[in-house]
Amino acid sequence: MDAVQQAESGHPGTPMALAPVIYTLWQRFLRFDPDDASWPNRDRFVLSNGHASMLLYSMLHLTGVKNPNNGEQVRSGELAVTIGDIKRFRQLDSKCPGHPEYRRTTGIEATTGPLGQGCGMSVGMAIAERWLAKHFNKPDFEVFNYDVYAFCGDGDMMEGVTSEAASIAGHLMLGNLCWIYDSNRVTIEGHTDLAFSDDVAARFLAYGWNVHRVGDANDTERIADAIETFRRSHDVPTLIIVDSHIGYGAPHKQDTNAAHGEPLGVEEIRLAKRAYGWPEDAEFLVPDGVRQHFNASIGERGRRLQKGWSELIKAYKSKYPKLSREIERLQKRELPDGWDANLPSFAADPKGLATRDSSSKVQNAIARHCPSLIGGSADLSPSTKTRLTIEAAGDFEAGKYGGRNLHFGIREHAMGTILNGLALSNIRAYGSSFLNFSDYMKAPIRLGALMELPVIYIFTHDSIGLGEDGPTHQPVEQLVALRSIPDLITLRPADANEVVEAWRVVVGLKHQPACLILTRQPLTTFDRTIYASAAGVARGAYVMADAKRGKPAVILIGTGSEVALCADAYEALNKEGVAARLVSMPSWELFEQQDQAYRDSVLPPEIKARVSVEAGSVIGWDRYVGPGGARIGMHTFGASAPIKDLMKKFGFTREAVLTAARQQLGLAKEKAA
Ligand SMILES: Cc1ncc(C[n+]2csc(CCOP(=O)(O)OP(=O)(O)O)c2C)c(N)n1
Ligand SMILES: [Mg+2]
Repeated sequence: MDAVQQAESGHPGTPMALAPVIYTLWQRFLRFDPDDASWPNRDRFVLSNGHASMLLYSMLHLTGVKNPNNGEQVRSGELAVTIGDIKRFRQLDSKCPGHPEYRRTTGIEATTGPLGQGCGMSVGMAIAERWLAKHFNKPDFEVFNYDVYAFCGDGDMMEGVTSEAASIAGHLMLGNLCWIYDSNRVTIEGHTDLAFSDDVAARFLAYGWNVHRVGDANDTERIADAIETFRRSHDVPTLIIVDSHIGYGAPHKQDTNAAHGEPLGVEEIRLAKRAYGWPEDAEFLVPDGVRQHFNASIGERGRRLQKGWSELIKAYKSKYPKLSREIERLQKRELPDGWDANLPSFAADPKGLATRDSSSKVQNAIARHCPSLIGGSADLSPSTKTRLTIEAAGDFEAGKYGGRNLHFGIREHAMGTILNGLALSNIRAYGSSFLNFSDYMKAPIRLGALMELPVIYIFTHDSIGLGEDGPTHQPVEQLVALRSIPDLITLRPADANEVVEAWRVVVGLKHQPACLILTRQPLTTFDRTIYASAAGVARGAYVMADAKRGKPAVILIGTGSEVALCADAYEALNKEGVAARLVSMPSWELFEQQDQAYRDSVLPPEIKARVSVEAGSVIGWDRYVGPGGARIGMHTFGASAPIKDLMKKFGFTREAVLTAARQQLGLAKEKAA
């Protein structure tokens, strides 16, 4: 109440109502060491109703969670959340931002706030635990056996992604997952009667979950019973529905809507404190004995379990040194030595192969050496070619949790959240679908970038080049939308060898998600004795071929499938005696990371005659061709037809590129004159 009041913004009601619930869970059950908040076998707690962030900050403070010392084993001893931090709730650079932010505050397991995302991520975390347990546990060595808890509210229950995630969690029988649903029947616009009449219990029973009901959020014994029942059952996930009353400010106000998600007001806070028998004028008060009380339960239990685990892992290390090294690497997101031992290289071939196919070969070669590279597709792996076919990769299924091929079903949004949950558990997760459907998982892609998670997205069928499926399936604006997400790397390789280099970049990332943008149609494999090495991919853009004589007069820039078109035009121009340069630009983001000198060497500022060619929205290409440059791309939706007809109709022809280049040269000449 005090923090929200001081910030003059935020949600006080739900943190108040859920205090007894989180108290019971953390104090009596959660296996969490406040001295070592990143202990690998800790229970996970996700606050999917992230607007109730003050609930979590309060717990991190009261349980005395400590900051790690720059990731070293030595604890800094410094509190992750001090009373000072709580007083700076929602202020610039505070440890207590409006919604919980992963990596900003020790003890926050996931960034939450967009409703439904936390529920989805918790499923990813539960899948991760099942896989880790299957992969690493040995007789007498239960290295991983943690549970995953999420709090959620009416909003989470209404969001579609929560349904998708619950559906797959039930199917996979994730008995290590427990959601606690704060059923207060209130959302921002008022009573849930306005928009929600699901029988949530029946819904979850139908998903195959265990469902328990606690009629009063203040009944800590009933809450404990329900959690105990969850702890005893290992078969399927558990939903605990808790009926609660949201703390509401100013009930006398006419406009009750305004009272939701707002500070209570000084007078209301005074009355609430009086009702609790609390000193009415004290602010941010933590009475003596409270911290000791938490320390004696969650603190003592966590330290004991963490210590036991450390001893277990020491013995494990001498018995299973290889696996133990793998666990260490996992924690640091490091690649095993020799991960690139089997990377293929592709011989020049005019017929070539689709980048989805070359990617499949590269991915499997990497997976052979990286056991934690696991993932799957939203029911499209035969098309996206993302199935791991190496021996023993297997399928991840209920009761068969060692498999590396996940089957998300047709649940793109949940897939995105699950990938984030896997990455939060240090698994090198990948997911795939058609590029067009990246829209369905935009929210988790964005959140993954915000959390700095190295999730790998493999998006195929990347343009009108997919052909007959038509405009419903042909991406136009998706690539530019992905490029607009901060800290996300997009890569659209031009041939099989660029795919190899793109994967090299992607698996090496530790703090950024990446999207591989791949074709359905075959692409020429360039002869690299004629064209520059594909290693240039790492720099985002590179000169693939330059003017045969003198300085280039015009630059042709292509990405992915359109590089071959540019190469054709480049050859024709040079034959005519026009000094053209060919640039392959698979990644804007990587190019922007290069220094000015490199960028100027690829795109010399004095050469203004430029043409970009990309079978996607032209938006943004002026950045590289300049205001007077030519941009060949999509201006409308695509159409259903064979690829050769589409390419002609939408202007992706050698003639069109040549015409644009000549126009550019003419303009440049005019300007010079
Ligand atoms: C995807 C998404 N849409 C909208 C919001 C804005 N929002 C924040 S809280 C809230 C109401 C949530 O109601 P409920 O989950 O019942 O939480 P309670 O108010 O009961 O704590 C909404 C709509 C959001 N955070 N995320
Ligand atoms: Mg509610």
